[in-house]
Amino acid sequence: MRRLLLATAVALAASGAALAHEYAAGALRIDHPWTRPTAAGAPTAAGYMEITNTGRTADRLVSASSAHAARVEIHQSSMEGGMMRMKALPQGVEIPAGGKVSLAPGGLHIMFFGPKAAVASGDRIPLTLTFAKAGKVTVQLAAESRPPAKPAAMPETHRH
Ligand SMILES: [Cu+2]
Repeated sequence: MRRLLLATAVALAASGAALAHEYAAGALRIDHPWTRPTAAGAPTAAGYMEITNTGRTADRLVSASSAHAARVEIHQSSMEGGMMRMKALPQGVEIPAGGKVSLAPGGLHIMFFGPKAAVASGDRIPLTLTFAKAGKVTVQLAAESRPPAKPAAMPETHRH
């Protein structure tokens, strides 16, 4: 498993979205998918959202794709020995029955490699999520300039 190192502090989730938007796929609800504005030529970008399973059986986010990027992966960031590390989750993420999974800065996220264009605040980026049971759903990530939780923290539009 590939491990990626971030020599920066973790950016904790900034809550309080200005404009909520949500999507449904079967028993799943996807709340407020968002990303940060990125400059042209940025090597990576990240996507965040909350996924709620209102059903009685677990589902799994197995993959994601987007016309906006050359490659999209499901990633997990965590602090290890004071360093932020990221790894790809090839098995995806389970969405437990009756549960909620947050993709947020410093934790689970959707990773875009090779974004094909600059993204400005207010733009919408398409992302197709594939779930084991609920199937495919295309959501629009809202580009928002959310400040990191700590002034020195770097957002997950990180370099690898
Ligand atoms: Cu990542």
